[in-house]
Amino acid sequence: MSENVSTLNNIADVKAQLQEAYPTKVARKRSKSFIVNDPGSVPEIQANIRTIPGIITQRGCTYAGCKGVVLGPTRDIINLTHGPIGCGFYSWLTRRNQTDPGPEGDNYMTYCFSTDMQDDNIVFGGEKKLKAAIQEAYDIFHPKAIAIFSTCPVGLIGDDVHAVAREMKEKLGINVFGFSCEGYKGVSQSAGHHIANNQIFRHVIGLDNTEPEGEFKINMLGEYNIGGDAFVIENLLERCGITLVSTFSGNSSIDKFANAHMADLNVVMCHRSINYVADMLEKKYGIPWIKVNFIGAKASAQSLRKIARYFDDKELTKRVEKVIAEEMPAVEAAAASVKPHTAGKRVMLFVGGSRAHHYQELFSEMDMETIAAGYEFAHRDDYEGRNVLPSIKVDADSRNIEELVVEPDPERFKPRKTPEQMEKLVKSGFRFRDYDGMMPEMNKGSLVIDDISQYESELLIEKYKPAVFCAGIKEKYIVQKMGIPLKQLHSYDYGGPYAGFKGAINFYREIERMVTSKIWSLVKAPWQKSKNSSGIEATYVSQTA
Ligand code: CFM
Repeated sequence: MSENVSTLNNIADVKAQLQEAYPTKVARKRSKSFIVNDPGSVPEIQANIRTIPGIITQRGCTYAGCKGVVLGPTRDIINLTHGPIGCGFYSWLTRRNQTDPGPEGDNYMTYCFSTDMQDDNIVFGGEKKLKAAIQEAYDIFHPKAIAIFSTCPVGLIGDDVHAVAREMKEKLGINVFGFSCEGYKGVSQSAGHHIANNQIFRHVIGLDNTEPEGEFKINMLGEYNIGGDAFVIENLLERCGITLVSTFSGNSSIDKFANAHMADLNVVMCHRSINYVADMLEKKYGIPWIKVNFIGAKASAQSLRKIARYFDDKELTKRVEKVIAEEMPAVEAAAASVKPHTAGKRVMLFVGGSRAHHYQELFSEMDMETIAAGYEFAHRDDYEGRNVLPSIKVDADSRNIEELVVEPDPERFKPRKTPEQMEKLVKSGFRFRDYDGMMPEMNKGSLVIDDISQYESELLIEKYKPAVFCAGIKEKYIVQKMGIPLKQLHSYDYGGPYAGFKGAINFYREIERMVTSKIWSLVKAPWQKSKNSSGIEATYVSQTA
């Protein structure tokens, strides 16, 4: 690993400068979430705590994590927001999760369902309106399932979405279930993931015991088909002869969720959002889980090989190697063609709970260096590695989220491998239930910042002038007005897919285009154009008329 960044500038100074603008207490608190990385002896980072009010966070809310992230990509569940219209509207397809229902399949993702709560519902209660909305949705669409998502006011006024769900389930004879995922319920979207995982496990997984066809059956957990990523991965798995029983939840359907417990392996992409389901499927049904990553060509090849190693089948291994061999020449050619423009350039990534780590793979394949990165809402294990789990303090905010007690299913628990087979795999270096965090894999001296604030981002950009800054829509135009291109790693802007080998090529080309564009050096914000550049000048219309 290089030590480029530590010699760049005086990092300690930057940290001090970042802290200077804050009141003492805030500075002290923020400093624990701001780490100069040392992969050799990974330091402890403060994460998954409440955002300091007024700091301008990138974070979203618990409702967003539950409705938008985990359930949003499911096409044939009617996802009904119980709340004011804005909550439903702004969580509706902005993440660009795609789906393919086929010619006959249901797809409700193109509709935005909401109870559209009004003032009088807040005063007199919204349960009647919720029942009417469920009935209306049922009458129009006759779906297999309706999921109800609670927004902040629902929790404040005490509407019982679960009682309504039970009543309507009985009345309509379809699966109806609710989520207590009020926006304020946790410190970020992360709490919403956990709530979503619990309810999908409780109300859907395990409902269908049909044996899926295929020899090598897996579930993919934490892949949401943003910009078509899941399509690319599905294609790779199919060519290898691996059966995908269910994906949580990109390009998925409720019937597939119901059948997920029949798979023989869970591969986990975004562990932050869905490791709870992986753990519960293992406890209740005996399905082991492994971490994979299909972001980056090398990581994709490694992930396919890991799946093949688990099944330990010669023919499967051969097919996996054949697919990798078919894909890699184009990847290598594309990487070689972009490197003259990308090599040595610096990048900063501040996204969600796993992409700020996963996308470092793609940048390193272009010989670009990640000098600063951080998550919005990850936990310490996402930074430091899963081995720190036992030392993570459970605070009142985390305790607020239900922890399901799961026992082995008396009939359906079935070990997928003998203890000897498992031991052999582990002895040969195979890791179950494990992942490295972002920090052990980042360079010494790079900056790792949790829940970065707008002020901190701006200061970092001024100091280091990265070639690309990766974040989301809320940050995009502010950063671009500073003359730095911003790549959205949530929605991919209008691009993608970026997963697998084809996705890697797309990403290389996109980043090459961004770092070679001349436009950024010409960008001037309006206030920079004025002679007295101290602020924006304006004239009252009444004075000029
Ligand atoms: Fe997982 Fe995701 Fe992410 Fe995430 Fe998200 Fe997302 Fe994300 Mo936006 S599930 S943690 S809550 S990889 S929506 S598809 S891009 S913040 S880094």
